[in-house]
Amino acid sequence: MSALRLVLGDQLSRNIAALEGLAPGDTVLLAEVLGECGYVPHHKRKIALVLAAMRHFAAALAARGVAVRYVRLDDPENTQSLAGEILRASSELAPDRLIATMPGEYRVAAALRGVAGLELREDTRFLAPPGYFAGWAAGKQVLRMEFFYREMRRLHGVLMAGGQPVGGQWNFDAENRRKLPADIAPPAPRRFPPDSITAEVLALVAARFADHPGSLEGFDEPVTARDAASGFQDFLAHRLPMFGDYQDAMAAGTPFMFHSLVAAPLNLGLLDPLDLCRAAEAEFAAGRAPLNAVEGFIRQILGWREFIRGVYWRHMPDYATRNALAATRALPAFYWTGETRMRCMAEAISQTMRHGYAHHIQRLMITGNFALLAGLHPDAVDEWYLAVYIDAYEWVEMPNTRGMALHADGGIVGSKPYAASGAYINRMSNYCTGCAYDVAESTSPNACPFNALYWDFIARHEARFAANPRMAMPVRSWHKMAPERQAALRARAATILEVIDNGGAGL
Ligand code: FAD
Ligand code: DLZ
Ligand code: SF4
Repeated sequence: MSALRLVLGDQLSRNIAALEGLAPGDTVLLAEVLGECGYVPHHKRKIALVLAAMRHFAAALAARGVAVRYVRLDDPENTQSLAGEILRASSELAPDRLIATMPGEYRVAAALRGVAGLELREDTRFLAPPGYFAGWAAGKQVLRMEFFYREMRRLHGVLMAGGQPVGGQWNFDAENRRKLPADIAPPAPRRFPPDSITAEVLALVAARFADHPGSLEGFDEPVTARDAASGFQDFLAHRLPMFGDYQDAMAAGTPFMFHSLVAAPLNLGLLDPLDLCRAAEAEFAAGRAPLNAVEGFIRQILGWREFIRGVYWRHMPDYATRNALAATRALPAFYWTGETRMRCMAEAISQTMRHGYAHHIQRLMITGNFALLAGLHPDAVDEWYLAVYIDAYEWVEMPNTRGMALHADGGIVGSKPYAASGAYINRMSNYCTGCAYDVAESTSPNACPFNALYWDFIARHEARFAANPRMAMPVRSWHKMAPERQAALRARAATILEVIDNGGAGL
């Protein structure tokens, strides 16, 4: 009995289900295909990361004596689709069995389900066991991450003492909101210069994907499990202790702050989520990191990441069509260039084009908030987030974008929209100092665009928000405003929206 075992580009884990029971005579298939490199205009750095990690994973398997069929992007026989490559390998090798692990994305799962005789195994690399989320969600009117997270803490016994949360409290969110003082400089993360395998991939991507967004300059991502683990150790030692305090802070020229940068290697399969949580927990136990940092980090992995994945699979394919706020605008061109006078947007977008990275609050409260307030179409916004971040795969990108940032899912991920004016951005960052716009102004020609857009957003959706207790306050504040003030705000917003409708140049 021989088996052909498919490993996808984001399934690069030694314990991946498709490799369970691997026997002599079996072949492991990895395929670089244009279908996956081009279904959205992925950032060059993201394509390079995935292909370099695939090549290193294949080389490690081969070094263990495993028969690997590795299809390169420029192989003239390459059919350029995953299903096509399974069929081609299968007709050449005539295996007795075809085995794969359930893909992370609905789109790829649908394609693989169409391959006759392919056994699709559950992906066991997540902390919620198969079926767990569906069981937890069944019968609930609303799903809230906080309650799911508590169940996950109990299930895995993470940060628990005698059945109670360590520190007597489940969530230290309120202690994650400090602004970065001018005299604290976050340490530069450990980086990983390309070896010869990665250098070859970089040349390939530069030549084949020249028209894709983003830069390959200074590519230094970890592309093996060993380097990913070393990058994480560097986070534990140097950034985790401050991660809690400054989790929501933003500062110009400081793209990584105290964040872990684990999303890209974790989503590729190079790191294990429970190992990360246990390692962070051990830092608290050893007195090397405070509870607000450790709980904050664990909440993201054990709570948010698992909750988001559960929402995706529970609500797809319908989720991808949701547009609860009927948003219709096209994405202004500055999302791809960073060329805007709004300093917060310029910072978040230009670091994204440079590194394929922005941290959560930049994604949610800068680019996401702007898209929400301006009424950009969720399809366009989804495509952007999926394309530009090196950690982006639809299962995690879409509920974050359509749900958390745009509220287009009508409230499945979050009970209220994360809408904010410039005051929030000014409180959490130093962007407004040195911006061409004045954050204290709302209606003048150089007033911060977020201010008028915020009130216009509340006014446009007041009927819907009046019924939401968590939005009642801004709706009441809008109604308390003098009619002249309301009119001036709406006129300023109309001017900004017209510029956006014309592509955004000059904003
Ligand atoms: P840290 O801040 O150090 O957090 C630790 C880890 O927790 C992350 O690596 C990630 O694995 C997990 N995590 C944190 N927040 C979330 C979340 N909301 N959902 C899922 N996991 C989370 N994350 C992705 O992995 N891929 C995406 O495509 C993606 N798209 C996003 C789009 C939008 C609009 C928003 C608001 C968030 C998105 N996120 C996405 C979540 C989050 O912003 C990133 O995981 C995080 O910024 C990655 O940086 P980090 O590894 O330094 O994270
Ligand atoms: C993201 C990506 C890219 C850019 N290229 C490939 C590839 O050439 N071959 C492959 O197997 N996987 C690739 N991937 C990852 C897939 O898109 C990913 O497996 C699906 O999005 C499912 O999560
Ligand atoms: Fe952004 Fe407004 Fe501050 Fe400028 S003033 S950085 S546009 S929030």
